[in-house]
Amino acid sequence: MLKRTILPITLEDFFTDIPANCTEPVLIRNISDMVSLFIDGEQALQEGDRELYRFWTIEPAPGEAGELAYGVTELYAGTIGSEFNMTHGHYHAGSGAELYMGLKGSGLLLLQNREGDLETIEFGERTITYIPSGWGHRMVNTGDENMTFIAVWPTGIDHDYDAMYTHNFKVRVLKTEDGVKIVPRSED
Ligand code: S6P
Ligand code: ZN
Repeated sequence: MLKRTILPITLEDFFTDIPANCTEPVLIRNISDMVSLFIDGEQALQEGDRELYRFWTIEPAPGEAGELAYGVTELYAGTIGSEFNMTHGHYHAGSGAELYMGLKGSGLLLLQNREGDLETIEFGERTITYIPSGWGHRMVNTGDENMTFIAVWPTGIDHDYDAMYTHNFKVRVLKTEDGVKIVPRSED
């Protein structure tokens, strides 16, 4: 019999059906989980901790070679100081590519490899982006609405979050009077 996690679901149902399908409890990231990644993270935290995004994972065959894991992320609209809300970001330890597909909202997908090469990709509804093995990835919500996207990656890989503190993205994405501005992190 098919496991519940591999039964087909429609895109429309995906979001509401996820709690029934997920193999891990929802993961929630607050300001306090990534305070030093934002320029004004400390100040924002003093004003009160809050949720920045949540994500679910579905892994039909955990740990089995050649299988896929997938999940959906809901990244809220808004800013921390002048910086647009974003995911923590991570590298996949060892090797492992990933596919991102936009369902709702708009933003920028930052990709950077360990050599420091950076790619900034406009990402929105129906955008499909392949993230090659070895490239760290972070989504930034630059729109006015919450952003949701699907991610698909190989089973059995580890997510390296610590690398964001040693090989962080070279840029920040700011909300300014002139619109979205991408600035070098080194100018902080
Ligand atoms: C997993 C994939 C996504 C992220 C999610 C949250 O490989 O890239 O499901 O886990 O978007 O971002 P982060 O950086 O907190 O894992
Ligand atoms: Zn990933």
